[in-house]
Amino acid sequence: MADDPLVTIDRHIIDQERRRPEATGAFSNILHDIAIAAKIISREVNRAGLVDIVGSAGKFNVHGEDVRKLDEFADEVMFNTLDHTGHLCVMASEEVEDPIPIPDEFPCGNYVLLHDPLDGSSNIEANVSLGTIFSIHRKISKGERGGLEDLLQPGHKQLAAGYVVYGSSTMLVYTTGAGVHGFTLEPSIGEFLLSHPGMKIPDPGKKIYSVNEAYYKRWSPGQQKAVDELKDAGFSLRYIGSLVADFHRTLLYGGIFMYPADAKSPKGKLRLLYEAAPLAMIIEEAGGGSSNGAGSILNVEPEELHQRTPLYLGTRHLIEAMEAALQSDG
Ligand code: AHM
Ligand code: MG
Repeated sequence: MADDPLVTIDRHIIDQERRRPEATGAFSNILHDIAIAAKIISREVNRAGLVDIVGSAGKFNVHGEDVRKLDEFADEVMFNTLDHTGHLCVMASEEVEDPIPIPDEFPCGNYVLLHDPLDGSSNIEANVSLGTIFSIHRKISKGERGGLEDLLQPGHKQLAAGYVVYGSSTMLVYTTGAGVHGFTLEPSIGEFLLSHPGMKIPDPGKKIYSVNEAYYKRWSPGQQKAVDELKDAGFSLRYIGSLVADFHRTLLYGGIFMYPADAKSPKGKLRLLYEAAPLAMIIEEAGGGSSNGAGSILNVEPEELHQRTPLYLGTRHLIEAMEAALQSDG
């Protein structure tokens, strides 16, 4: 027997659960189910290049009849994998306008799931990495079934957060507040295997900034100056335009990812609950920083489900320097 046994994601989740005597297993089951959904989405993302061959550009053929977009498919996979388990009381998806109730025929549980089922899907035809992002909260409302109140919780209340990156390999990275752990999908056995235990963002890390610099003229003077200074300090620019891919690189190499507010989008573009908060929990747990320009993303009190936020994620001292630069905007 090998000295270092392979650690599957299920084994890892169970090991983490054993450290919490109060755990009921429900929470572990949710993570397990998300991993299953991720495998299904991964399989279809990998096949997306075949879309043109079957002659339905921009669309995805699921069962030979039903033609749907891949992001809608991913949304359905998340819902169908998690709606009936009795562990969730409500869900929300970047793809869906309103809170998603658990169907009446199924029991409700104590947890809440928010997700962006397939972020960056506008890049799919270019074979660029896409991602799924998820966030889990505890139910706080009094009624039997969950609702908006359960969904509008600040990031620091998250019990778990994670993402899946569908890249040259598929990786799932998650945290329950006990370190950040990354798993790589081994397709031949269909298992996520622990490949990146205890992830930490390198500090100082590589000198990389990541932002859509085409919007430079719309930025505030403080934002412009901060980026000018990064260039003067010898930073390189890397921007894929697919959040999970840009975030994953930032977590592994260090540097700073930015999606600032600008004159056209004064609240930024990215969503607080589906994108910013879960990635903020991960980066802070990995020793880095998150900000909306004024303070940690994890302290932002959400007011609406699809709320947008300016977003900065990365090596802590770069986030602090960015906040200082933005102060000068008043
Ligand atoms: P989407 O929800 O339409 O896929 O948009 C989200 C994507 C992110 O993946 C990425 O960080 C950002 O939009 C890129 O935006 P831009 O093209 O303005 O740089
Ligand atoms: Mg998105």
